[in-house]
Amino acid sequence: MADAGMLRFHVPEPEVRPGGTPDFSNVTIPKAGSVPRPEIDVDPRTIRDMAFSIIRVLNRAGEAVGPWAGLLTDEELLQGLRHMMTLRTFDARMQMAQRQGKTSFYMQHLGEEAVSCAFRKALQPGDMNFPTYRQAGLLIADGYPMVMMMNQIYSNEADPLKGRQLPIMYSSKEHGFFSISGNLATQYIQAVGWAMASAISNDSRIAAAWIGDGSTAESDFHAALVFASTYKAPVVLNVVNNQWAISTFQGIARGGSGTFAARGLGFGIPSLRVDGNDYLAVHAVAKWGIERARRNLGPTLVEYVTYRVGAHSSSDDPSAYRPKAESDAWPLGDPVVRLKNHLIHKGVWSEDRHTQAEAEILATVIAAQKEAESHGTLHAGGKPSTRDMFEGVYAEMPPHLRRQRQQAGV
Ligand SMILES: Cc1ncc(C[n+]2csc(CCOP(=O)(O)OP(=O)(O)O)c2C)c(N)n1
Ligand SMILES: [Mg+2]
Repeated sequence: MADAGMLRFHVPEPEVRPGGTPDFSNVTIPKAGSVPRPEIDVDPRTIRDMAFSIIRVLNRAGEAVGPWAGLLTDEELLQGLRHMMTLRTFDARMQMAQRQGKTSFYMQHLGEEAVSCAFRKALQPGDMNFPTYRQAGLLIADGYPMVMMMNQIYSNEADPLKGRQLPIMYSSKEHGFFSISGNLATQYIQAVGWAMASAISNDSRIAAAWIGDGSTAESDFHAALVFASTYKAPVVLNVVNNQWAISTFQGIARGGSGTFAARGLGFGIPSLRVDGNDYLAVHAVAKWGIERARRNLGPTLVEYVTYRVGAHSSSDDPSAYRPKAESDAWPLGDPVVRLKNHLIHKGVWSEDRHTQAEAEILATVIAAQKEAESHGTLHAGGKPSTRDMFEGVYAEMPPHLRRQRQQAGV
């Protein structure tokens, strides 16, 4: 027995800190195509190892290989590439707009574009996402107008949410995008509740819950898993493991379970891990989970293994807590480059066409930005009316709010 009587408190530490050499040698990466694709009504007890592996389709040569490949046409893949490139350009422009003082806050998706863009294409109209702030690809890939997103970011007179939400906390019922709440992990219990309600009312729409690695430490995550597994709710439980929760590395929330996917095993939920930087793998696994939900087979937990290349938000400086070049060492590469290389390998894309598409996309984003800015930005131009602040909460405005509205003279 070691050190009887002497207790030691354990705090997990990342492998490397600023100034050190990035090291991902502890991240085991299976060969693309090597993880089997089980039937969707598989007994979860027989696929426990999938919670510790990584489903991958795109190999280093840019080929799509293995049992999870072959679900998307060239046309769909080209569209997927365009969505990811659009999200990346949108991010770059809005990050710059934040630095120019046109909005108070922005959050980027750099390196994680495949997760939300590919997932959206596996859903049906009417399905409902309960997203966090890092899934704007759900809107972009569903054709939500970028200018509406920018109006929201600028809190201007055309902001569809009338300045009531923090910038980037969009909401669109029509696009299956539940209002983002800053209170993390609430998305999980809400998604499971919505999915249960859909089943109770014999509807056919399913829900998708979203959470980051760090936020799985919240009790809401665990409570949601209890309800989802007990009632076999038609929901896909997504965990985006981008290695960081602001300055806290993923080992803190993961603890001793080995992986975030493994959290699902104790609940009897089929739990898969997927290469989050592989558009084809994300889409194929999403389809698998969504079909299970739709066929009344219950929840599926999916961990997307990815890396947050950018800062947590426009208020963060990651050089304070991780080596500057850590993202270059990330072994799963860049989702845009990987899909681009795959399409070039297939002969349906080229470096020239890619460069041309980048220019076209930039022009489209800039045009949307000009239009949004004509409706105002944080400190200039049109704003939502003060009167709007009093609307939309109560069916009938209570007397104290009516009084306040009169005092404000609106
Ligand atoms: C309940 C709750 N606790 C704390 C916070 C503050 N907070 C905002 S983002 C964040 C980190 C979340 O990290 P993760 O879940 O990994 O998501 P990521 O930002 O990496 O996408 C924290 C702690 C919050 N918004 N809500
Ligand atoms: Mg994270």
